[in-house]
Amino acid sequence: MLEDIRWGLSQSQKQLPSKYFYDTRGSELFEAITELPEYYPTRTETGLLKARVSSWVTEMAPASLVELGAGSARKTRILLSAMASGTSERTYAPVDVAGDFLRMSTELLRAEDPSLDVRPQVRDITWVLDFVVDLPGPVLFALLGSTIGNFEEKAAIKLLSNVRSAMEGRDLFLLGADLRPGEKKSIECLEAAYNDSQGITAAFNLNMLGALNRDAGTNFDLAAFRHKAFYNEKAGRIEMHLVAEDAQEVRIPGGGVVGIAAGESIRTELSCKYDKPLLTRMLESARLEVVKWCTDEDGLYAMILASPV
Ligand code: SAH
Ligand code: AVI
Repeated sequence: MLEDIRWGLSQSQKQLPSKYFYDTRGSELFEAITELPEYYPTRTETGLLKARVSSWVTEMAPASLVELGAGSARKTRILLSAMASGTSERTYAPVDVAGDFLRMSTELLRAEDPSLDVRPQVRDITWVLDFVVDLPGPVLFALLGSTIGNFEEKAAIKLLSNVRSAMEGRDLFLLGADLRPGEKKSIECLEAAYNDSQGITAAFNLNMLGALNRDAGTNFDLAAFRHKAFYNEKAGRIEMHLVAEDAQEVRIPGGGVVGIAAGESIRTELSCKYDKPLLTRMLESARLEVVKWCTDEDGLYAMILASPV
């Protein structure tokens, strides 16, 4: 964590990894975001999972589901029910860095369905998925919520390749991806999703600094930063920043003091947006091929099923 902070704050555009949003409070704030009227991705993905993806899953009849960045696993229940009609023995292996939150989500799932074999993995999703060899196959891998977008293209392809390396012949990969502006999707709609009127996204963004102060011993002054999120059209991504209102000096234990000028920003998140050719290319680079693709009727969001090449 200290190395990430030291490196990130030494870059010309200061940055911090978005995985540090998700302490327990950050995970709760993200859950609140998913229910905001402005944040369309979660409800759109839920609609597609129910209307389209369930039948893909039933047809595949996977024995195990590996979910990367599972969070509350709320939408996962749709996938688990679709699996249930194909096979009686089901294993669910959610992977997430947010350990306490993951344990809470999995306890709930176990209580709801004692026949489900739940094997939570508290770890970074970019690490080798070596636990998969112990799971009954075929395995469905899932990366929902457009979490892929929080990785720059090169890192995203590396993540997809990591999934591909854990896959065997009959396994499949389900990806949820937020789309670029189009005929029925304006830049305003996209930007509103990251600038909600209740200020929940701003609280989520600022919470990262509190988590770093507590867990890494830094001394960011939370009151001195302001949330900023905008669509970078050229790069096809939302960027979230924390802008320093006044000049700051931040102590990094074992790493000295970093100066932040008034008006300077720390980039805390990229949320890349996609279209079909770009996603197809990225999947191909990871030796995966699109077998099913669907979007909602407004072209907000896409679900893709891919198989190993
Ligand atoms: N899949 C859920 C949650 C998305 S929020 C949904 O669609 O609503 C992103 C989730 O990924 C969080 O739970 C966060 O803790 C987790 N996460 C983010 N970066 C991660 C990383 N590098 N490794 C493991 N988990 C990560
Ligand atoms: C988890 N991830 C895909 C969310 C996103 O939209 O990029 C995180 C988020 N950031 C701000 N609002 C939601």
